[in-house]
Amino acid sequence: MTRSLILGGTTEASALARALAAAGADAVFSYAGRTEAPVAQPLPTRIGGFGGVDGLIAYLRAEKIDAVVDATHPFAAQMSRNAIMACARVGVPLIGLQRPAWRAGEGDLWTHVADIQSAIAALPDQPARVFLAIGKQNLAGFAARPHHYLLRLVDAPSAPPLPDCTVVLARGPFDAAQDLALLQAHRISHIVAKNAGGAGAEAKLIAARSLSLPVILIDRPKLPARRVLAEVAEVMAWLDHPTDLGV
Ligand code: 3Y8
Ligand code: NAP
Repeated sequence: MTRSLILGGTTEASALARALAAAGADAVFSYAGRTEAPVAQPLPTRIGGFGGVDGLIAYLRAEKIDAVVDATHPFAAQMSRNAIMACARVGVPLIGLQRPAWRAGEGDLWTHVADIQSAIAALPDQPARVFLAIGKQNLAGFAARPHHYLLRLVDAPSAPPLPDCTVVLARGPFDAAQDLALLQAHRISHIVAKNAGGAGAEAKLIAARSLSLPVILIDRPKLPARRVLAEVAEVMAWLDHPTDLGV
């Protein structure tokens, strides 16, 4: 029986955990510990960093892990890079479980930018009311622009993260009707978001389309070449005979 490590923290990772638990698989679920009380998983769960590549290597050996599924968020680039390095060093097969990036459809007013700095630069000169849906990391730079920001965070911040902001506390996945009401209630004129892909975070894009609001969408960080699957069923089949078929 393959013993697998699931690097989690996304909607897809939770779906994979449910499938593995239902199959009685020998698997461990891993959270970074970014939120105070992560959603419980139906698998044995560890919380917290491994301690870089060497820490992950030590974990893979100590726990006799036969295969790793990197189901982290597309913006969790450091974890993904560490998994690629550690699995290559130990010779443990690795697969990515990742949803495709969002692509603009009819009526979408999207501006694609490469990173957070470009997103800040892409905001208008005139004061706007911006839904900054990028979480609590990387917020400081937005203080340089004279806008009102709506922030949606998982945990309450100890102090207001920006001089002119409103904080709502909520945990995804979100739905389009709720996000439409949120955008209207806060008279939002612009949205800044990560190209997370998947269903858990796309509600605000659907709502923005119906209100013809401009969206500044941050591209995913580049990762070294690795094999990625998009569906839980494909990963379950791969775990039957995990081979690192490379890219
Ligand atoms: C800790 C696990 C599930 C998983 C749900 C997905 C994404 C819905 C929408 C908006 C954008 C944002 C943020 C968001 C969503 C999913 C998924 C997603 C975006 C939890 C979770 C962990 C995290 C970490 C958290 C980050 C933050 C990012 C808020 C659990 C709830 C902005 C990213 O407070 C913090 O420190 C939050 C940090 C990393 C981005 C950031 O940089 O701040 N997610 N999110 C995981 C861990 O500890 O390892 O706590 O239960 C999971 C999810 N949040 O169960 O269905 O579709 O998978 N999370 C983004 O995607 O843009 C909010 O408001 O629309
Ligand atoms: P990151 O920058 O790629 O990772 C930074 C460090 O956090 C990693 O080097 C690792 O520490 C630890 N880490 C990250 N994910 C981990 C996991 N699943 N299990 C154990 N340790 C983990 O990660 P991030 O962007 O902060 O994201 C943290 C978690 O939140 C991820 O699991 C991700 O799936 C989830 N998430 C992130 C976003 C986002 O926008 N970034 C959105 C939704 C969910 P060590 O080096 O010590 O091992």
